[in-house]
Amino acid sequence: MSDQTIAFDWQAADAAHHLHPFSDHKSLHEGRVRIITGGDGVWLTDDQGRRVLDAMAGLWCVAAGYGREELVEASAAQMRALPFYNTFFKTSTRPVIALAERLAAMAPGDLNHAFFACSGSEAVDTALRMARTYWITRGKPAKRIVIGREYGYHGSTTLGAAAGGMKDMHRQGAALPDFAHIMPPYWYGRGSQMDPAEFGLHAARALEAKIAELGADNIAAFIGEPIQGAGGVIIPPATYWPEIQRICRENDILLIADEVICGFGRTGRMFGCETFGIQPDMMTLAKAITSGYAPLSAVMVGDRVAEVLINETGEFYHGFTYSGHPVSCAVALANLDIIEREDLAARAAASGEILRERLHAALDDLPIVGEIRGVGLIGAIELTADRRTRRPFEKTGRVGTICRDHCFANDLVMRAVRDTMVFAPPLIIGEAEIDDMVARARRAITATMNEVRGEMAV
Ligand code: PXG
Repeated sequence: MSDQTIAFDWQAADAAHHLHPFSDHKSLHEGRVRIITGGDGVWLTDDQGRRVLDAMAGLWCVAAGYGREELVEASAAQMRALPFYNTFFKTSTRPVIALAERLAAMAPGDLNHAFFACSGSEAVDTALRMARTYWITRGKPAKRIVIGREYGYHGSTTLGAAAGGMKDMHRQGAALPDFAHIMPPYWYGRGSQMDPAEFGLHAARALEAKIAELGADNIAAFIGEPIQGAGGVIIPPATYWPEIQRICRENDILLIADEVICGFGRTGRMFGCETFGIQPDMMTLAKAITSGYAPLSAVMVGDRVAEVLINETGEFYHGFTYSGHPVSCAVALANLDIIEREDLAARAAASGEILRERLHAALDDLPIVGEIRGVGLIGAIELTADRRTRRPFEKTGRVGTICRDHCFANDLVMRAVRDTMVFAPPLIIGEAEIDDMVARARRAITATMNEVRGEMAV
């Protein structure tokens, strides 16, 4: 980097010209923006020369870790051979064909058909358009409503935001007709008088009640993340998903598993729906499909829906310039080689056990810690003002933000959702790095507790 580049005021230029996603720009630029310049394994480097432990795998995506030369090579080789060609007008490229075939083999059951896009949001949009098109083709155009869940996150395009349950997004132009929401299977926050198995059934039966209210003849699909990630790592009891599946089948409603975060090993199995024992009609994939090295997403479509779309719909008027981008597909293939060769799903299962054991050992004595939960390498630490009654802090999100800032100060990236700290480190995280992560988390949470002690039960 030239001296001239170093002298450049990156902070001022960022403030002047860069509109960040999901950010309050005024408050963002009151402080410094952390500028990340490099990555290796689970570690990031910033422009101040600090090494930061990335317990969020970028944004839930860098499963194989930073600095994987094979992915760089795969991308460069494909760019040299053919940087781009489309898949619209009776054309295809080899990387996209190879990836479609490979995903069909990996995906559970009869999810044998792949439609490609670039982001999770586009995959969700695609799945919802497909679901409605399926019912239109079958002569049931009234089946339009999509049911999602409170705290669900299905991306930021308008359909995805409407399907998700984030009220702040709905208020900014993303509340659409023909979308409905049910309660999340959030045992710690919503079900603590029931035992988890009973609560799982209770939360699933909210779907049955919603169907009774709206009429199965008007409902196209139910969409849910196996584990709700951006909503605070809400892990449903084991009874929940099989009951949701039963209700969808009995009412002839398509079941869409949004595996954008759970897919490719995060939950300790290749896909979250395997962890929870369900077989969806469609599955959306993104993020870890390339470990974040290139933008790519896919919708996996089961035979029942695909056969109608293929044989009866005629043209499906939907697609993106970069659907099946050859460079992204080549990176995905190399990344899946890594995930399979290094058995990252099994590794996530084993490392997750170690991580939770160490978190309990390090944090159980801190009264601010209400619950530690996780499956594979996705998890959460719920902060509470009163561990006994599970009373949350007043002004939701303030204590979470304080804790996130203490994590930052300890060179640890964890995200705060409301007052819950969430984590999803790269699946290659080693045992010593787990210990390091836990030690940093303890320092950050202890500092948070000391700061808000006055608000806590004695
Ligand atoms: N579905 C799920 C389940 C997601 O988690 C999307 C769809 C949308 O993917 P794209 O690639 O369009 O962003 C996501 C994305 C957060 C955070 O802060 C989570 C996501 C994206 C950005 C931030 O937790 N998840």
